[in-house]
Amino acid sequence: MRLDILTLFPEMFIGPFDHSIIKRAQEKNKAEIFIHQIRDYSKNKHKTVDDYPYGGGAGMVMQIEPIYNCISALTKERNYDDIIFLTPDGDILTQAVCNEISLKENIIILCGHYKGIDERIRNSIITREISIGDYVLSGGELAACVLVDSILRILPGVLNDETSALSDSFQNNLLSPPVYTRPAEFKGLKVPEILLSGDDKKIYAWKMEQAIARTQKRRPELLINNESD
Ligand code: 6GU
Repeated sequence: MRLDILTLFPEMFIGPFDHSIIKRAQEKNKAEIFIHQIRDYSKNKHKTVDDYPYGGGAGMVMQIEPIYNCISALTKERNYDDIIFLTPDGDILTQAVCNEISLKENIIILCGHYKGIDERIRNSIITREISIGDYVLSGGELAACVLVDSILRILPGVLNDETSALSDSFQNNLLSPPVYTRPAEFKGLKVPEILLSGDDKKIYAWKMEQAIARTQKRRPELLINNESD
């Protein structure tokens, strides 16, 4: 999978993309990530990328031209399955959306800033708009890190234990059951007996029961959505 990210703040990706799962996905050649500085595609001598909004109002708006130039340079080289704009008014990111995007070959991710981007970009270039939740971030960069992590970790061969992503919370609309490790007892706090029993069938049933109980208590709407599937 190839990911091209357009941003005014390329440095924001240095930490997140150079560690843990995102690093491993790249090292294993499961993903290639390219970061593009939108400012480099501005044709005027001050390299401006934003301007005042037509009709007035607070804040600056990102201009169409540098973004168009950057995306054109990319689409000339290869086809893209999706050109995603990260914005708080996009479709909410869910595990189902992550799964779907993880199957794509090439995608572009555009990070916005300032008050927004010229609507003509959204209408004529963008194929999909995504939000990571109902709160406002200063820009799309942190959301892009969330999106990229959630996609790359489910690519086959990225996680060591292949079943590990499949048993994630949300993959079956259930929250994960509690987990424990050694010691079996710490200051009187004990690990549930059944996990020490060695009876795989009973342990599986217990985990399922715990997952359902936790989902019922914390996110009952997930169970209701399950029934309508
Ligand atoms: Cl994708 N962008 C911004 N700026 N804020 C957000 C968001 C995205 N998702 C939730 N809040």
